[in-house]
Amino acid sequence: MLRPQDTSRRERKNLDGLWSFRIDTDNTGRTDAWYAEPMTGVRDIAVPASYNDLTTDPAVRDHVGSAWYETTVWVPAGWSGQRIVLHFESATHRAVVWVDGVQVVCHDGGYTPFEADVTEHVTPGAPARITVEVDNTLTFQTIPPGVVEETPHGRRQRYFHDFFNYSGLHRSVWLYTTSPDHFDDVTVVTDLDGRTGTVRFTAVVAGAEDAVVRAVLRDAGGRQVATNEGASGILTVPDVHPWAPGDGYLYDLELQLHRGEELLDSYHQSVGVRTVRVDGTRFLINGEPFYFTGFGKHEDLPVIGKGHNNGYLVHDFELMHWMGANSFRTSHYPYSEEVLDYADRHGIVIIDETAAVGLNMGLGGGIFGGQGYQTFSDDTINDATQAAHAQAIRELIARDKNHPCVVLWSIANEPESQTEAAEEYFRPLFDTARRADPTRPVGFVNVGLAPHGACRVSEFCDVLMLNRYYGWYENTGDLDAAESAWQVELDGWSTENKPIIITEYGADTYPGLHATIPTPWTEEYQVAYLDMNHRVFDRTPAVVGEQVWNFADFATTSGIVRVGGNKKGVFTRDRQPKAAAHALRRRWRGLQKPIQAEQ
Ligand code: GCB
Repeated sequence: MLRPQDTSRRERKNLDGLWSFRIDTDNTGRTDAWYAEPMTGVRDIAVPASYNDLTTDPAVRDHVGSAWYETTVWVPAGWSGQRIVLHFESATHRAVVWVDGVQVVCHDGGYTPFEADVTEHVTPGAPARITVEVDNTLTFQTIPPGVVEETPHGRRQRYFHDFFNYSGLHRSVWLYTTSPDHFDDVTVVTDLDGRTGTVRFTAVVAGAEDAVVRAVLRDAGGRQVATNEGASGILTVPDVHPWAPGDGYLYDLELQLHRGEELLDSYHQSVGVRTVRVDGTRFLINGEPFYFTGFGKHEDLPVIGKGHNNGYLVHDFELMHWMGANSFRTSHYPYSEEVLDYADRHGIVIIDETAAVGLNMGLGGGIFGGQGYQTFSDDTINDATQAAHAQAIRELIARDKNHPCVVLWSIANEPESQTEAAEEYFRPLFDTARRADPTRPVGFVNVGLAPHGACRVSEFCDVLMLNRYYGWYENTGDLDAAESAWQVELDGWSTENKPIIITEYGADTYPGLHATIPTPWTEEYQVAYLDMNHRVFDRTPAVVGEQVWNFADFATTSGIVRVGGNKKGVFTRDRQPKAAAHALRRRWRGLQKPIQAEQ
């Protein structure tokens, strides 16, 4: 699938705005065929946005099940003869779509795009009514998993991850055209040999057997640097300007589909020429050791929840730049494609994660609510879950494979990984990821319940990603004890001869709470906690990255350890810095890349 875009042969119409909306409280939308006629009993809702916090109605905020969206769009008269496609950047977590009462597509998974060819269902020059049923139910067979429990007070959704189950149409919706003969996909792989770059591409063409593909590569100034005839080929770029961390230099690959003199399709793919490789404990970008500084983030905002917002996109990247952060992880799901495009252009490095979070019933203690179930069993995480997980990996890689900013796939966050069942579950999923992308390293994020020596999944990883909370969940308030324990564990992992990225370390901090002697929840403690971690990382040559949990405070479910959400942000939810932001800034702005141990 290609991202919708405007080109000389393609046109888009953006469907964002106010849609009609109705919560399906009694689950009658399907049986009463709410898609058949214009919906009644509706209220306005914004797209893109999570619906949960837009109203003051608890029935909307805490709804479990289907919610219905509807809009009417005029299909431009000039689109006659074109192929017309309806495209959703995401719908969280499951969607069924009708056009004028005819079902055109359904999709599972809340964070990847899907689309339907609606040429046969719409008329250029006439309106079309689009109805979407968005279901936010999480079960043991969805990614992420959850379970709905029937209680005397109604259905209650439990899930095993530490962020609010925001729901709805979080990203843009498009109607767009292509010629009936068109490009369906393109894959780009780049390489560097001294000052020469290569761009290997493969285009997938639909229709047009007699058509010819022409590829034109232009530099950032629009100058043509290489061309090729054929649906695949290698473009050579002498004196290349590589994409590099902090230098988001992009070439433009234009794919043209010609039949004789006629140009049928034109698609533009931006290309950053760079390499990624793991060598012993080093993580190499363009052959240079790279040290990750930055954050685990969330798509999480006041009022609009997980709705994409370009204002916050720009602001968050400005804040990361201000701090000297060079990277982040898309914890714990694929982010909006706008975010990845922006990272490409600004040279920010991304660890790209699937929505496989909460596959661990051992975690909880009242935080994530995972007690009472066994992780892997016929009734819980099972073969059907594994199939959904494999699909989530394939869809993530299919969407993001051409982004130079993405240097590492994370196929899960903190799953159970110390059991034989976990080993069986994960082994094939690593194969799935490597088949989908043989060019990037693959890993998953390990949790403290599966320390070095106990974890049975790390052996499949190219890079070790560790989330650890010494000094917070363990050795709370005792940073001396935390420092020793952390060092012992990291020394163990270092014997694996793989790069180690600390993908989470953090301490909840209530902004404005202070103490002369650093104690948990104060701003001083967050600074002291981070300093302690950094001493450990600086003593451990295999550590090639530090990503603090979290960039900003974020919404969670209710819990006795969550005070208005998770407060481990270095920024508050409205992006005000805590003391830790300044401390990290001093470290990251002045940080020398640690010297890597000789291999
Ligand atoms: C973790 C999870 C993250 C939580 C965090 C915390 O290990 O990966 O989703 O929010 O801990 O703050 O407890």
